Amino acid sequence: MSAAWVGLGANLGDARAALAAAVRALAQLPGTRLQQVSSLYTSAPVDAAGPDYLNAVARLDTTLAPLALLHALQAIENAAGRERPYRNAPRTLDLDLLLYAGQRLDTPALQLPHPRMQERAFVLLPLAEISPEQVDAAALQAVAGQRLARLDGDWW
Ligand code: PH2
Ligand code: MG
Ligand code: MG
Repeated sequence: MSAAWVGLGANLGDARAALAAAVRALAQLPGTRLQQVSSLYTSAPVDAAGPDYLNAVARLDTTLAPLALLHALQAIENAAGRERPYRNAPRTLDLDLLLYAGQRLDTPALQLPHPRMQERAFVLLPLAEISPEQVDAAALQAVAGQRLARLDGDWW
């Protein structure tokens, strides 16, 4: 089993329902155990236009290899009606593979760690909530100006 961290985001349609359904879909992936899910966060769009996002991070243990996991995440996105009209367009569901067992990878299909995660409060804060050892204090400081709020309560 390998530990993998997935970033979840949505800012179109019923974003909360889409993220909750995505968590349940992650738990159903073959060879995969859902280990932890962060709180839900609202966040201002970063490098993007459109409505505020809902974001969260989940930690999995999985026997799926990184690319197999990526393809499984894309299948869940597609089932949620994900369209890709242009880069960083508003989306019904975005599932990003953030970290996979300390692996580093730089291929056209997949880069690990996720190349932009260190610049994004909507990734680092939920990640720090469930896996503080994965987050650098200096990186957290660097994104402190980004608007983000944690929502209380069970959500999935
Ligand atoms: N995702 C993006 C671009 N900008 N901003 C927020 N707040 N949350 C996101 O999930 C997000 C974003 C590209 O995937
Ligand atoms: Mg993304
Ligand atoms: Mg994505």
